[in-house]
Amino acid sequence: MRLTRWASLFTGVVALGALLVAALGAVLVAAPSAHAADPPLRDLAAAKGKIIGTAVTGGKLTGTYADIAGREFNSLTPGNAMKWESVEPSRGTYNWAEADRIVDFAEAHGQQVRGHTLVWHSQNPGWLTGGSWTPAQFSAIVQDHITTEVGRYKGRLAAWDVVNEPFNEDGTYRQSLFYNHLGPDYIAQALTWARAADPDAKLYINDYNVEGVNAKSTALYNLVKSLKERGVPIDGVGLQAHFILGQIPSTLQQNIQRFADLGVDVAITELDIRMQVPATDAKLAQQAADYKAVMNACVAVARCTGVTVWGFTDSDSWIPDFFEGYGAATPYDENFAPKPAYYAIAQSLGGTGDGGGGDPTDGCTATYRVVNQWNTGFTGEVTVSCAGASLSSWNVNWTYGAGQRITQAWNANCTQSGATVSCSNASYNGAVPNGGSVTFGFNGSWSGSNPVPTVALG
Ligand code: 9MR
Repeated sequence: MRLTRWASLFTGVVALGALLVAALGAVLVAAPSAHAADPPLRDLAAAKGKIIGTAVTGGKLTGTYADIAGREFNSLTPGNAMKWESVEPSRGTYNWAEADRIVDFAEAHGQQVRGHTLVWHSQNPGWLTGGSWTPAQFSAIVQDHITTEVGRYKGRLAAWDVVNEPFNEDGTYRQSLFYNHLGPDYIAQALTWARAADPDAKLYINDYNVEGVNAKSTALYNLVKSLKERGVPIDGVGLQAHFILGQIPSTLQQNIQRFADLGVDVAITELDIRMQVPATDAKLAQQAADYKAVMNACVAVARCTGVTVWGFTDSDSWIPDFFEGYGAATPYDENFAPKPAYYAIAQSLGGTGDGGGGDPTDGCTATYRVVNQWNTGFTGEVTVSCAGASLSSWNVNWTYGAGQRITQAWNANCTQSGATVSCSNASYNGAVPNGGSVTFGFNGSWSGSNPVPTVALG
């Protein structure tokens, strides 16, 4: 008896649920251009057989930073943790804590690790640079360093930047302490010692300003050619790719191809694209186009293994410290919000790049951010950016999940019905040019929480 009553009640609830689902389904079908968001970058990259990596700081691998690093990237490079001064600050005293943490994190997240770096003129311990060594002593110290460090991570690292930045801009050898003690063959020796310590790691020479065809990259090309002819173990070249906004070398793909044709892999190892701050919508749109150009060049060449960004967030980037007035160089802003560059990377890897809304074919995206918020109010803005496409009019829709209400908007006509907001361009800003963007703003009210909604561009 009791059971029957419950059963009939349950049937009623199910019927009501079915009605609701049918009604909701109708609404969803009618909703304008509702596209599924792309999967994480690492899934897109894996489908193309490419690496999408990031440099990381071990001490930051918690919270949102760790979530994004683990979710979006399939390779990690320690930004500083494996450098000589980090691992052996005084002779014979090793500190592997940060490097271990990064390698452990990578393994827990199914990620590769790129070791960085063994032989470099910078970030060496004082005991090494300040010592007075015979060539034989120095050679033994370098061999011991490489054997110890590569050996520690034997079998766990996919690749090593064995030698970093060996050339001057004119293609001559940099007069580093390694060159000065051992002569130019320090490069071949370092590669040979690294191979002996971990036969499975891919061994690279890594440098900057070698992305396009120029004197420096030609010197690298000639070195790799001669190393291969001599039978010295060399598997790839790393093109660091620390670029300036709007200045991606036009010969990037051609240069990648010539190294590939030589029989080595090519990795973009330290990509960032700096701009003068503050960032504007136009600069961020240009940056997106620049990221896309770099990604596309790598995707186009089979032996380009992939791209690593030198920090994925502007809050973890070397640029502001080294280039006064510059910043905003990475795909996520300082608050971990993806920038247009993030969506451009997704598009180059075969995604729609629309982040959950918009037409997958139009190359334009809408990004929502909270600019400021106080007790019960907030100011938000949405930027519509185009890279590889343009718009003559636009409409942006989103649905609030926490009861927020728009009270006032500018540079767009916005209406709110229930939780759903719909904003279309004003008479004067419907045009979004290729590589350009338009921003509109609004004030609203909130209580409890003010989560960022997913926006759809129509
Ligand atoms: O990102 C690194 C930064 O935290 C250090 O302060 C800096 C010191 O030179 O090195 C940065 O990384 C460099 C990398 O190891 C080699 N290529 C150039 C990078 C930027 O300087």
